[in-house]
Amino acid sequence: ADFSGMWKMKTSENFEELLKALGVNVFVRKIAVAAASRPAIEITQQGESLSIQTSTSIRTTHVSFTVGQSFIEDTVDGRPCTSTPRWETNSKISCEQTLQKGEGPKTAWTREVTNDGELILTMSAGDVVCTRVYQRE
Ligand code: R13
Repeated sequence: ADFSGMWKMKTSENFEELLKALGVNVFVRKIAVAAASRPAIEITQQGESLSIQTSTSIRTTHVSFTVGQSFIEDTVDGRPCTSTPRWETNSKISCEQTLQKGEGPKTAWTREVTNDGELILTMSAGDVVCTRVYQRE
């Protein structure tokens, strides 16, 4: 599947609950939730290699990885982790994260392009799953 494009968010569920499960305090959480409500996502893909830039007014992250190869990124609460992306189907990448140091709930994400051309991101921490749906701009 082709993940390339500029994406804007249509819906988001459980983002605040996700940050809560990661232990982010309520003050910082409210700021993060407000900023994360209007993200701009830019993805470029060449074969198995993806580059994903997620921009908000207060925090912009950029990751580049090749599916099948571990890489280092930050969890959504900003902790360095090793991530292992793999194809779950030919249109869905599933990635487990392992913290580089310290303890915390198990985290992971998935990204999937659906038949109707939407991008679905899930981010999980323990039992809590946040689901965000994007459409191409
Ligand atoms: C601020 C500092 C505190 C921590 C934090 C975490 C997340 C975010 C902001 C902050 C934001 C995340 C946005 C994620 C998106 C994901 C996506 C707790 C480190 C800067 C407050 C804004 C947009 O849609 O892929």
